[in-house]
Amino acid sequence: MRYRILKQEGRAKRAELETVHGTVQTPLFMNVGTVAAIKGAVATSDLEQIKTQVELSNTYHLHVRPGDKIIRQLGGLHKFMSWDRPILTDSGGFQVFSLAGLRKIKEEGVYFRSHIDGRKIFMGPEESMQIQSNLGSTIAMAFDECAPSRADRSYVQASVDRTARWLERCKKEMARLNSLEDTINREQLLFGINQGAIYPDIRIEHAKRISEMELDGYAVGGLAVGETHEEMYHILDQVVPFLPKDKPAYLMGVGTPANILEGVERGIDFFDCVYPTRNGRHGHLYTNQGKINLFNAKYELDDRPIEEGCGCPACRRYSRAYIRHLLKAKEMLGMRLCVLHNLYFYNTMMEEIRDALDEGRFAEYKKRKLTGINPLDQ
Ligand code: PRF
Ligand code: ZN
Repeated sequence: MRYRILKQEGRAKRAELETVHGTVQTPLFMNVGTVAAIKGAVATSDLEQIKTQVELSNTYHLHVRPGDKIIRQLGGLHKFMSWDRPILTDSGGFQVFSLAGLRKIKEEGVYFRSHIDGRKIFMGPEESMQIQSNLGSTIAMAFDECAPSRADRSYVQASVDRTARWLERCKKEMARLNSLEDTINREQLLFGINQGAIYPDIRIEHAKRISEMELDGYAVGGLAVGETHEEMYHILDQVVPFLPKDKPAYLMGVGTPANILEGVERGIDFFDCVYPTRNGRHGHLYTNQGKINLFNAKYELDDRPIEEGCGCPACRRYSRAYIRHLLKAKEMLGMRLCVLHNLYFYNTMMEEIRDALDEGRFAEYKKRKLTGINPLDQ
């Protein structure tokens, strides 16, 4: 792996990351395909057109169905979904806490029930690494606990200490798996995850501890889980300076266009979020004049594209009126076109951010972009 900072403006970084699946340019937005599919009938063959660099999938979901061992037998996730560029897999930690039924957290890991068929499953750091190794993703995430943002201090401290011990076990297991000859991706990268809810001192102590572990990258987890945007920005101000600057930084599950601009300003390289896909499926579309809802009657006779000048597959060919009709008729094509537009909007914003950083005008770009978008728009 090689991570190179190409340019800096304040704390904002413009960088590139070389992986076995090719080089990516940061800051970037990962397109979420939880079950190895981007919701809204978007195929991997569409991704080039919408400027996707990294696809994100989930350990927990793919373990439950179809099973990571099946994917391994089929040659790994890249071959399975026919995508040869980078894939990041989330560790399952967060999904177990947000989705699975009854769960018990122990030192060894988490016992829970599948949200698909209710069967009992155990996942700890070793299991998460084994599953991600079977998937053969480019970047594996450490197994962590994402404590609720309002959890009390003593709970958060105990949880963060356990997450730190889990990280040691993840690192050891990843090294073992990468040393095996029949491992699908023997150069799989491991990113650690900073936790600590909204307690800056707990976060900073944890950041210092994991920074010494020489991981391939560092994520800030446990944010965008109910705290205010201001609290999130404050935590980033405090914590990012304690993460190694010469490694990529990833802000997990974030966020709105405004959140991303604020994250970039604070030194974040990687983002991911379900907003563009989820909103697209509901006919909510991002434009440079704010979000529009295509179900609104005023678009019935609107023969303009979603956004004038947009180069996405929807805007190059179809009108608001037509896409609105498809949505109302519950035709899959309606959702698909909306999701393609929204992902293109996000990926294009990231491209504009990189261009602005290259040319030393990010601050100005951010200010201008924020005047067009409502910062409260999700
Ligand atoms: N941990 C993991 N995945 C995540 C999060 C986390 O804290 C978040 C929090 N926003 C999103 N995805 N493993
Ligand atoms: Zn478009």
